[in-house]
Amino acid sequence: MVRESSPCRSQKCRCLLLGLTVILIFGAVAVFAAVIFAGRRDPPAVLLQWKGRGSTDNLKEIMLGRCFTYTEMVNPELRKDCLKIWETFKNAFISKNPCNITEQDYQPLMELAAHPILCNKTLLWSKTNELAHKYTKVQGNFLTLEDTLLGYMADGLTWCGNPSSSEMNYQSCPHWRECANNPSSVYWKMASRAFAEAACGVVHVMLNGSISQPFGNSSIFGSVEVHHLNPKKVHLMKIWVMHNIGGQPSDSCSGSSIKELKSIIEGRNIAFSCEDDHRAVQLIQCVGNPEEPACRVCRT
Ligand code: N1C
Repeated sequence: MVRESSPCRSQKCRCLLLGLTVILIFGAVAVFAAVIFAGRRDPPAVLLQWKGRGSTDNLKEIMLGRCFTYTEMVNPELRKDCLKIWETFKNAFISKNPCNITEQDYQPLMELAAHPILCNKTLLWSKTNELAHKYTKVQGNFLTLEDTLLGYMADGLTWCGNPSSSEMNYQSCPHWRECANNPSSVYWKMASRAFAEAACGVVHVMLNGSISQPFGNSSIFGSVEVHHLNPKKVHLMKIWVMHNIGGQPSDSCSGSSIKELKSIIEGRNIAFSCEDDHRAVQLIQCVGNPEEPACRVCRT
């Protein structure tokens, strides 16, 4: 008679079964732990808090869009790689403390985005941002920094990063009074310096005569641009001091602030002229104030 053998009666077989069970249990625990750890996210980065506005929402899309608009439509002769420009821009400040930005950080961007500017076209401005740009839009023959690629891309935007994160800080960025070496200030100073260095022939400047000091030596115009015009290329600076239509003028070409500017410019061997309320610019102001005496066709 044949005896039916029950599965695993022997000692050897039982050991094998036990071993298999232990392996199975360990395997299950390992898979479970792997799933738990893989699903776990890095703790959210601790963002430094500042007093200024945070980075502009959709900064990447806005800057890339502006770069493409500029290179395709505003200045189509220009051959630039906008994606590379964006990456280089971002690398200047991302993952860094926004109070410790250096000129070296932006140097690659400055080189990548540089392009030539025609002589006699440069218009500098200080405390006349809106009027200067209204004028250049209508007049069509002057260029401000915002008409170059660097100025066009960044105009009106805010940006900064955070040391512990590879993201933009959209919550807050340093106000310029909190620290000088913040991403925007360093950017505008470097772009302004390059713009001034590139100027040639006659340089025009629009200043604000309705504030007490039309020429401020701590403004970007007064502290950067004035000192980086090249006297070998720039032979004349023409100042226009503009006053709010109908308002009280505070200072003019004959005031001490403009005299200080004159002595700095002449000391740099550049000729200097100044005109109060240049008529073509005043006519732009008159669009919104047609009844003011200064805007009448027959002025007394
Ligand atoms: O400090 P400012 O003026 O004298 O700077 C103006 C001067 C212009 O001639 C430009 O070439 O410097 C250049 N420039 C800009 O083009 C620019 N666009 C936007 C400097 N700053 C610029 N901004 C922002 O305005 C930037 O945030 C900076 O701090 C202000 C400076 O304006 P301002 O004091 O009227």
